[in-house]
Amino acid sequence: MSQALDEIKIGGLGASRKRVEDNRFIRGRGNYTDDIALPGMLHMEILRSPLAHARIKSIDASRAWDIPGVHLVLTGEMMATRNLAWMPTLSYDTQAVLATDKVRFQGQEVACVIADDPYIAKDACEAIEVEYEPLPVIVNPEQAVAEGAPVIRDDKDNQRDNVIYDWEVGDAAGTERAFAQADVISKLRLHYPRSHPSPIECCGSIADFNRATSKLTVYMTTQAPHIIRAAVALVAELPEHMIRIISPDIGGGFGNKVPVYPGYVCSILASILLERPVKWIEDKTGNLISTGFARDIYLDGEMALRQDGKILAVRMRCDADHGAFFSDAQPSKFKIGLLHSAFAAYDIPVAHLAARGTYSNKAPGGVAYRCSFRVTEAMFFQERMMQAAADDLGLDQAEFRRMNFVKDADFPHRTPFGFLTDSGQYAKCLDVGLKAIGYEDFRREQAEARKRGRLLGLGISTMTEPLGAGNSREYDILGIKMFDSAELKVHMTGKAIVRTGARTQGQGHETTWAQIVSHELGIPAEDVVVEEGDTDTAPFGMGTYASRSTPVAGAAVAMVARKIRAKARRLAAHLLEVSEEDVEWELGRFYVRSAPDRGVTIQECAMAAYSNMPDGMEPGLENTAYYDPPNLTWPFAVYIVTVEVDPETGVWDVLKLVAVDDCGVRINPMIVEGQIMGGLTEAYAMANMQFITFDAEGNCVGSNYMDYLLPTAWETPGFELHSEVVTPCPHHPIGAKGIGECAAVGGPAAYVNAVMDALSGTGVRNIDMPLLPDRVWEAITYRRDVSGAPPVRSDD
Ligand code: MCN
Ligand code: CUN
Repeated sequence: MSQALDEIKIGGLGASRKRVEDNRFIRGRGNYTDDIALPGMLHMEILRSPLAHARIKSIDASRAWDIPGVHLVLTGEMMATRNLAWMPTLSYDTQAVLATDKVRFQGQEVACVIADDPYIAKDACEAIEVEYEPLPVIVNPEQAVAEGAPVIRDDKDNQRDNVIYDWEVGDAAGTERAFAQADVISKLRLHYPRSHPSPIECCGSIADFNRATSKLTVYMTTQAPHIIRAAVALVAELPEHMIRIISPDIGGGFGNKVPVYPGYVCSILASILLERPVKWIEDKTGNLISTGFARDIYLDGEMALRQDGKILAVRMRCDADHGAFFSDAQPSKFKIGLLHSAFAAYDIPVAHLAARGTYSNKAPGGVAYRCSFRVTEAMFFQERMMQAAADDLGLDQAEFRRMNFVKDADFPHRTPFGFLTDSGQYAKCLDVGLKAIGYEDFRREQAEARKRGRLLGLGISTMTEPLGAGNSREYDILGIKMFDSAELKVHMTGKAIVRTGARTQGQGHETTWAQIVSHELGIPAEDVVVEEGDTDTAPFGMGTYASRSTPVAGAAVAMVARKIRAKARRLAAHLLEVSEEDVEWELGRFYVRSAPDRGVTIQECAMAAYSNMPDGMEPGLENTAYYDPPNLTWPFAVYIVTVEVDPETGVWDVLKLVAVDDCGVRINPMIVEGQIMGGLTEAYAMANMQFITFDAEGNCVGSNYMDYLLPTAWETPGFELHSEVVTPCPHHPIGAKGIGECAAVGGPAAYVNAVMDALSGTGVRNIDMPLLPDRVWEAITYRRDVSGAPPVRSDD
């Protein structure tokens, strides 16, 4: 007779538990960096460059110093005397903290003022006189490599041009041979425009250096507090145990809050110099103009095809515009992130990718935007290429994909670029999606509508994303291996606290980690509190990005709970006066195998750990687990969109969107759905309206919410989500795969493919995102491709 608990009732795995963090968020009781006020706190503002490329002839800050209430003016020259004018980036480059020699992008940090309040600091910034000598500006890779282009990074000894790297992966010769066998070669060139994560909360920090204790505490908006602590220790040469990084509530990160920004560094130095807390809170334009952007990549590729639809090989080239400093946060081995995860879901024998990265006079990049290291670009190119190839062969879009999918029985599968995928049911996801969208009926309706001049289109996109870096064999950042951790303390009354090295920014870890503990130990989720983001209390971890939290930190939570259960079993045997081998486990309770009525609850075991442990047993019930995943997790999704395009205006509307996501076991189905809807919304924004571009002088167009559009509930289409396909991850302790970015990764191509499908037969092969009405109209009217992010002329 079982007395096992009902897992859903106690908020375990699979429960759509309401998010506990929302209790404080929706009541306005969150505690964000800007909510924190420390006694004696000063305020910092940053003076930014108005020009994209210019030599600095002089900086005169004397008028700023004279303003009452100003405590400190920091310039590059002063930073240089402390060896802090430049800092290392996460990609083995250097980045200016405050400009000394030149400014290299519009919005670059030139000086900082620390004053009694932010208004005085802002006024004082305006009183700083900087004399610039303008230099020619580079805003795209073509200009970067042109004959006679000015060298942007002339600060670097061996840098004679604007090329950062030439990198390749795959089998060039084998790909060449496969192309020689092809019946048809399909080609596509496209630009994935620069986009910006644009979290509602901007970046900021409060540095608090206490001379008496020698302790530096920094409250800051970071997705990876432990990495920041290591960076501060190494760059500022402060002892690591005297640095405490606290990441309070975060109002969205989306990758924007991974890199180290000059504002953080300056606030820290200012606090050390002034021995007072110094707060820096970025404004919206500062955030859009200077912090980590995403994409800005030109992709060019070919597919070798057999007439019957079999893909023989793929060749990809890309030109990536990294801005003025190569600051991407990504595994060190891979210069262009995991772009080579492209085509992982398709059974393709051989492929080759060549990538070139160049500098430009634009803000430097970050970890990207809702994307596991450039997977978004990979999947976008993949699915646009699949559409183009199917069209070239005259094959049905769905059928062409299905025939080339990796089959369920073929896992583990080695992708053409060397990744090992381990599980999935690709065709099943596609079938669910096609049925839900009413594929056959729509095709008929589309043909009918065509006759009456109406343009309907259907776009399919699939994605598989490598989520959960490491394993530590292949994934490191600046030599620090990528793994994660969890610490679980069960108190004597059976209540618990779990801490991880990850950092939630809205994803709901406070809710879901408790559910994992609940699943493993039978402790009700409401009895488990989750804490993250304080380096003095959380175990070391690499932080939250690349949807790695569930795959890595979440796995660590399960593993540490199992350690606790193992000890609790010994306590149970002691309490039940039987040998450990005679003890059985069911959710929340140990019992005697031969007498199931005799049992003890996990809570009773917890009490015993503090009050009645067997002789020789270490007291207490707490432990830590570090988890180094054997592989990435590989979620899969199919997104299908139908649209109607108005040929008169180029405006397009989504008729229906169907999403079929397989992220393995779902810890909290409601949170997973929220993640998918958020991703589909961001994907819609990228496809439809979002654009940070630059004019020929390097002026950033898109530095405010009038130019850089965020979709509201008004323009965002409705989504139909399907969760019936579940392929547990074979190596994750609870079978979960990551989900945080999937829809933002796979979504854009679905929208674009739908519009392109509506235009089929017009000879238009590509319109680059965003598919603004004027671009679509131009394509329809002139029957031509609309490509690239041309410099917008400032006199236009
Ligand atoms: N989850 C689940 N079952 C699964 C997988 C995940 O219930 N099989 C839950 C997780 O427990 C977690 C959430 O879904 O609560 C997302 O989990 P995961 O896929 O592990 O992603 P991370 O927690 O690592 O979040 C990072 C990811 C990234 S990289 C970006 S960018 C992004 C995203 O999450 N930024 C976000 N979603 C965001 N959502 C919000 N609200 N704010 C951001 O800044
Ligand atoms: Cu790439 S954006 Mo998320 O990985 O923080």
